Amino acid sequence: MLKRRFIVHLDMDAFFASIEQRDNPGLRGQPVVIGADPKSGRGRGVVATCSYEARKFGIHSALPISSAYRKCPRAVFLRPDMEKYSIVSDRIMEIFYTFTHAVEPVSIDEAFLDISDTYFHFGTPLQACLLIKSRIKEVTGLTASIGLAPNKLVAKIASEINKPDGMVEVAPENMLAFLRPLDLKKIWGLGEKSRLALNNAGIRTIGELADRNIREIVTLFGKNGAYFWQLANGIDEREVEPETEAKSISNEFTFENDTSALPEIRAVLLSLCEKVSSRLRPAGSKGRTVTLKIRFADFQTFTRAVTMKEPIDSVDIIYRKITLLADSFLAKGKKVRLVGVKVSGFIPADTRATLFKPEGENRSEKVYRAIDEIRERFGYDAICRSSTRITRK
Ligand code: TTP
Ligand code: MG
Repeated sequence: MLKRRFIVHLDMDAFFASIEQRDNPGLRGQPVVIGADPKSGRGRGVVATCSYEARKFGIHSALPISSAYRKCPRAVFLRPDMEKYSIVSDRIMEIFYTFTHAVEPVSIDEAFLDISDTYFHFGTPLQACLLIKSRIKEVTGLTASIGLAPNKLVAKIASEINKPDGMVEVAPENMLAFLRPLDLKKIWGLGEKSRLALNNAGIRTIGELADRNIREIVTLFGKNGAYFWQLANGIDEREVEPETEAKSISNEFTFENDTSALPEIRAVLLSLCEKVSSRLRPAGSKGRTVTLKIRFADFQTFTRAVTMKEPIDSVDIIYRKITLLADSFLAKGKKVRLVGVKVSGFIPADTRATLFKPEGENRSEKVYRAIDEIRERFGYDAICRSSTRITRK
C-alpha cells in the first residue's frame, strides 16, 4: 500500500506589512502599504504588499503605487526594509527545520514541508501544524496560514483559502470535492494561455477538467495536458524538495541589550556557528567562505569574510574562523547590537568526501551526525554545548 503523505504549505500573512505593524503598534488596524514612494500620487514603482486593512480598498501586490495612493490616500506608505524581513524569514525557516528536514522554501515567506514522518514527535499532522503556527507566533509575533493535504497542489490551495491566520486540512477522501468547484486559476503553474484555451473548450473549473477524457486534453495540449488533467484529478506526486543548493546559510542574533561583554558575545557566536553548521550538514553542503557580520550600538555595520582552500561544515572550524574575524572588532570594547555568521561557496558534501577525504568520516563528523539525529528526533534545543547555554529569546 502506498504510504499516506502529509504535505504542508505555509505562507505568512501580509508578510512585510505585518512585520511593520508588529514593530509599530500605531500601524495596527491601519491600511499600510509597503512599496515605492507614492509622492502624493505622482510616484513611480509598485506595491510590494499591503496590510489586510489596505486590501479592502482594492490595493494589492504589483499595483502601481500611484493607483494605490488614489485608492487610499490616508494609508501609511512605507519603503521596504529587506534586511529586517529577511531576518524574520530566517527565523521562520529555522522553526521549520525543528519539525522536519523536508523543507522546501518557495519564497521569503513561504515553504512546503513534508510532515509524513513526524507523528512520533509532534502528534497528528494537524497538531503538528498548529504547533508550527503557535511557534511562529511565539518567536516572531506574526501569523501564518497553513494548508495540510495529501499533495503539494492541494496544500497550496488550502493555505490560501482561509487567510489570514488560516488552518485548512484537506483529507484524501475530501480532496476531489474540495478541488472540483475551484477555478482553473487555482492550478499553480497552469499559464494564462493554457487556461484561456481550456476556457475556449468550455472548461472553467477544476472539476470540468477532471471530467473530460484525458485523451481529449492531450490532443488539445500535448504532454502538459496530461499533467494538468492529473492535477485536476488530485494526482500530484511531486515531492517536497529540500533545499540543497542554497547559496549560503546564515544566522543572526540581536542582543536584548547592546553589550561589550566578551563571554556573552562569544557564546552567541558559538551558538550561531552551531546553528549554521547544523543546517549545512543535513543539506549535505560544505562551504569555503565564512563571513562575520557585526553591528555596533550606533548601527555601524561591518562584514568580514575568509575563504579557505577546502570546504567545511564543522562547527569547530567555523567558530575558529569567526573568532579570528571578530577579535579585532571586539578588542575595541564597543557595544555590540547584532552579530551574524554565514557560510557560503558551497560544493556538495559527497563530492568533497571523494575529492579530499576518501577514507570517510572522521570522529568529529560521526559526533555531528549523532547530534543531528538527536535533534531530528527531539528538536534543536535537545542538545547543545554547555558554553552556548545562555538565555535567548
Ligand atoms: P506573498 O506571500 O505573496 O504576500 P503577503 O505575505 O504580503 O500576503 P498574503 O497574506 O496574501 O500571503 O508575498 C510575500 C512577500 O513578498 C510580501 O509581503 C511582499 C513580497 N512581494 C513583493 O515584494 N512583490 C510581489 O509582487 C509579491 C507578490 C510579494
Ligand atoms: Mg504571504
